[in-house]
Amino acid sequence: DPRDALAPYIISPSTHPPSIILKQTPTSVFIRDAFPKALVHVLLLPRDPEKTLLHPFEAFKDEEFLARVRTDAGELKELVARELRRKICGGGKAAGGEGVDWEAEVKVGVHAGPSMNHLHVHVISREGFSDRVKKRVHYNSFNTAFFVPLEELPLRNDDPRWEHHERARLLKMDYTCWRCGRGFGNSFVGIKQHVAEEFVEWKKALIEA
Ligand code: GMP
Repeated sequence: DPRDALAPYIISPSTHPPSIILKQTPTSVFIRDAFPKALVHVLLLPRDPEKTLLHPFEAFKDEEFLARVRTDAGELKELVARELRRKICGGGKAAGGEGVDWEAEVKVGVHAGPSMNHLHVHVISREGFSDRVKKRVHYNSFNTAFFVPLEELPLRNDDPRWEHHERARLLKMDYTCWRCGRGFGNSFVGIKQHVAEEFVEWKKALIEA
């Protein structure tokens, strides 16, 4: 099952190259997403065998587990923020970007309806600029309430996102710019073009800050 493709990273992280495995802790494996939907896009895979095959909403009902994952996610978020800064400001001594809250540019959360069977948390820069964003779900799964920040968990019992039809509705929504809120209706070409323009503006604002 192609939906099981994240399993090997959890079972035998050491057999994968360091270009993919960023780090292993006793509780998590940090990997690069193979189809990054933004400038920096990594996944946190919790290793707990009792949780790995649960839906994230079920897994994160356990507040002790959630607290452990949050701790690891905090570490990974720092790593991603540093990489983002390097990508935008460069690496050298006079690289710049010290006036920027880089972690504020990074989102941490799960999909309301994950496409892979093994529990994973997305840690992703928020500009969403990537040639891997090729269809509606790629954009809407990160830029609507289909993306559930770790802070919003555990999900309340009355949250509509427990329902499949609500998840489907979120993925089918009209496009809205993550940065300026402008609507693009049903036009994928329109939102892609606009996200590319916002990418330039976003970068400029970060470099000048
Ligand atoms: O939500 C599942 C995420 O897993 C998506 O962002 C996919 O791009 C990513 N993904 C799917 N298959 C693989 C894989 O084999 N390796 C890695 N590293 N990521 C994957």
